[in-house]
Amino acid sequence: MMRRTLSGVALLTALVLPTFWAVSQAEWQPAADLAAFQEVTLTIEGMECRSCVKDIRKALLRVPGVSSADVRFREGRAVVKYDPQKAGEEELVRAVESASNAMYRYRASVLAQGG
Ligand SMILES: [Cu+2]
Repeated sequence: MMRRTLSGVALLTALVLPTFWAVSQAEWQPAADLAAFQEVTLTIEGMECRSCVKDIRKALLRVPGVSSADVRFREGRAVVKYDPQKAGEEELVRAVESASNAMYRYRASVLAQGG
């Protein structure tokens, strides 16, 4: 009885694991195609300290498709690289604004589209 269950688990693992592997490979491939990434510069109002920078960066990186977010406190800007198939400028702007909290209110807009 025990033996039967164990081999059942082993069989299931043998079937399921390669499927997981195949799926993760399939998702990994397009992301590796860096040529498809786009860069956008956002102007951000409301950043007043380093912790604002950290919160905004975290919010941008949480958007699916964003590969990097360089938030520049002094310039009041963020340079974001993202996969246009997965994310859009509006989502990036919204992500910045949704990082607002009781102390700071952030406003973002698209300055320039590059890449
Ligand atoms: Cu701050």
